[in-house]
This record gives sequence, C-alpha cells and structure tokens, in this order.
Amino acid sequence: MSTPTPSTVEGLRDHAHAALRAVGATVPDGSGLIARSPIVGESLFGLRADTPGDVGRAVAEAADTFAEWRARPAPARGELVRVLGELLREHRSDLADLITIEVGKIRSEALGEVQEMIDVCEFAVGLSRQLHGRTIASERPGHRLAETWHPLGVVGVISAFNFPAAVWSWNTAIALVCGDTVVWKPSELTPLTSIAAAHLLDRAIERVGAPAAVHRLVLADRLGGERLVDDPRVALVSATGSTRMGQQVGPRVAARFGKSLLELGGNNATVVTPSADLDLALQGIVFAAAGTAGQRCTSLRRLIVHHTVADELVDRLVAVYGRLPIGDPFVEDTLVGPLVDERAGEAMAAALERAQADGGKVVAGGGRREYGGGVYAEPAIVRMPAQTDVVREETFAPILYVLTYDAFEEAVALHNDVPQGLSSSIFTRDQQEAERFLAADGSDCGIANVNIGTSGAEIGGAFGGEKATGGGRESGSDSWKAYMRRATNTINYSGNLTLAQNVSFLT
Ligand code: UN1
Repeated sequence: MSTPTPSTVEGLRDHAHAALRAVGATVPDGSGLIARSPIVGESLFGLRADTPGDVGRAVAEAADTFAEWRARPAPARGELVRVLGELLREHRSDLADLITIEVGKIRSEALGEVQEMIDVCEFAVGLSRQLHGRTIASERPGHRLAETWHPLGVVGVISAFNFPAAVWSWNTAIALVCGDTVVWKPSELTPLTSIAAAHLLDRAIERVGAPAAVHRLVLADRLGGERLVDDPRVALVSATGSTRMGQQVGPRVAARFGKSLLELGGNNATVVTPSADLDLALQGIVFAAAGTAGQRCTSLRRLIVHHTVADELVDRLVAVYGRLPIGDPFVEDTLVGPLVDERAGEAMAAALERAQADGGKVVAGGGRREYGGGVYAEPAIVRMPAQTDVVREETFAPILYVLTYDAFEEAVALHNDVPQGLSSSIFTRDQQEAERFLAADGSDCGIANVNIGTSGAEIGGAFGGEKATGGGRESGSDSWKAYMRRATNTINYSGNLTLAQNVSFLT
C-alpha cells in the first residue's frame, strides 16, 4: 500500500504488524535482535535472537527429518513448493510491504522480488518431475552406465539484506524438491521479512502434511551463522554476501568436506559502443546503477564507454540523475529509496573521496538528502581517468564510475580487470561486437547480457558469477545439481565379469 505522506516510526511499526498479522505470523518478543527500517533509520521493535545452541538444535531437527523427507517422491515434494507459491501469490503485497519496510525498496521492486519467489516456486515444481540423470555408453558389452541424483542432506542458507526473501526462495524451493531440508539464517537486518516468508512455508508444510522440520528459520548473529557453517551435519552451505564473508565461509566448509555455494560481490560493468542505441542504453544504465539504490549484487558500478559517445551519454545520464525522485519508498513516485544504514552511507562517502583523490570528477549526485533519520544518497556518476583501486572494489551504494575506451579490446580488458565476475552487459548494434563480448575471450562474468543492463536477471537462468563472486550458481537451469549428490552406476547384465580398460585378472 503506498502512502502519500512520509512514513513515521509509529506508522511503519503498525504497517509491519499489520503485514505480519495478514500472513499469520507473530513476532517473537524479546531482545537480542532489532527490527529496524532504513526509511526512518530507527528501530521498530526488539526480537528474541536465536543462540548458537538454538542453531545447533535447528540443524539437529532438520538432519533428523532428512531421511523422512528424502523418502517422499520428488513430485510429492514439489506439491509443498506449489502450495508455497500459492501462498506467496496470496500474500504478495504483505511480503512486499515488509521488504520495503526493512530494505527500503520501492514498491515495484519489492513486488518484483516477491514475483521472483513465485517464479522460482513454479520452476521448482516443474523440476520436481525432471531430476533426471543420464545413461552413458559403456565400453563393455552387456553393461549400462548411468547417473542417478540423490538428495544431499541439510542445506544451510545464509542470505543478505538486499534480497531478503527471493534469494532464500531460490535456495529453498530448489533444495526442498531435491529432497533436502533447510536451515535458514537471514541477514540480521531483515528479521521481519524472514519471519513472514518462513511462516508462509510453515503454513504450506502444514497444509500438505510435510514434516515440520523440513525448514527451520534461525534469527541469529554472526556466531549463529558460524555454527551453521561449521556443523558437519550441514551438507551444503549456500551463502550470499560480501566477498570477505565468502573468504571465511568457503575454507571453513571445505575443511570439513562440506559443499558450499557462494554468491558474493559483484563489480558489474556495461560497455557502450559507438553503434549503441543510446536511448536504450540510458534506460538500462539508470535502472541498473541507481535502481535499488545501487544495493543489488548485480547493480551497475562501471560504465565503459567509447570516447566518441561518452560525453553525450554522460550528459544525458546527468540530466536523468538530476530528476530522480529520491525518498520514502512508500511514496508513489519515488524511484530511489534509502541506503540500508549509516555504514553504507559512510562507505559511499569514503569511496567518493578516494575516487576524487584518484583524479575522478563527480558529475552527478554524491550528496545526501535530509529525510527523517534515514540515509538517502543521491546516486553519483564519477568520471574516472583510470580504473584505480577504488573502482576495482565493490562499494554497495549507487556510484557509477565512467571510463572511456578507444579500441574494443581495451574495453574488454578494462571490463575483466576487476577481482569480481558476476554480471556484465554490452550495448551495441554491431553483431560482431556483441558476439565478441559473449565469446570465451570476452566478458569473464557468470552473466553476460546484450542490450540490457546488468541487473534484473530472470530466475530461469543459472545465477552467479566467477572469480571473487565465488563460482556458485543458484536458481534456474541446472543449478539444482548443487543441491543433490550424483552417483555413477555401472550395471552388468552380461553374465560375464569384464574389467574396464581391458584389464585382465584371474582369467
Ligand atoms: C542479489 O542482488 O543478490 O538479477 C540478487 C537481479 C535479481 C537478483 C539479485 N534478480 O538483479
């Protein structure tokens, strides 16, 4: 529900309670955790936090339930996810309200996030009848070689604040149809959205008669997260967050031979070539760079533009940036909401300072708007003389660094010369350039687009990236394979024991 007047702490508190009531969830009163809203920059209420011991208990319950859940046929597991999708449709608006309250996303983007959840549920339901392996030609007569896929175990999901519900659903919908049980540790910044989403799943569990502990939500701090990461009963840790977080999680999970699926930082770039349709580029760039206040892992952070079109494109971008409605995301026309917290505002200011010290020129935004107690940043455009260290780092805020190039090879080299490798795009009408960007020696990212921005991927494709982005793939395509274990089967129906590679033994 959009409100014409700016939000107040009391208003947001009532709004959050109403949304939670509508989904049927209650807030666990207590202390240890605070539900807050970046819209006003204030806390709304205190919540009981789970201790590392509680996390251990949740893992134990999920582990105990695994055998029972695994035994259910996959299409029957799909039924649970189908009902979750139905409940998400019914409560689309309530969940979107909570996302706006806790993350500050504008209405359309919050609704889009819930749509993404519905989409992945539908994808997972279809998948529940398609978890198939392959049959492989055997080198031996009268033998069959096959692959079978089996449920993995407990999946620990660690999610970030910026997609507090969708990223959980990518993991959970797929893991559940794959026969896994799930323990979810959301960001401490988004407990209410998590409570509502988990409650909808609990309702679906009850409706289809699934075992209650196929899913457990834990509202825990960092120590609780570490408990999940280190627990040998957690077969797969799927973690979304910063590269620094992933650098800790990956080795810890690997040390106990667990599997991890990491979706970490991005430093996404768009190349604009001389043949580009600049109207199209403009729209794609503004949504990707300023949308979600630059707080998507797919947000556009670097613009690599041919020197012949750079001035025109930047001038047009500056004009659009000057008109961007910044403010309360519940106000209808707002396009740019708040940054998540004061720390994000400080990181943005610090990055802008460093960029200027490197010779960068801020040509749009960069300031702060006064609006309640929230941190409202004006999305910034900075023309850089070179790709310096600050440009090569991911600052989770709306800063768009502009670099220019002469030769296409230079654009690709600049593009790939960052530690991260999540999303990328090119605007061009030249087919050769488009294909070269997508080729093996083009973009080195997990996502490479043509004539569209870097953000806003559909769920049907595999989502994730290379290098410091962590290498994991979630959501569509064959990402489900990360949530299952593969067995290779050799079946001998020949009546003779033949050894592979023509080895003879005892013959
Ligand atoms: C994220 O920011 O962690 O492609 C996920 C996108 C969204 C998902 C972003 N579908 O921008």
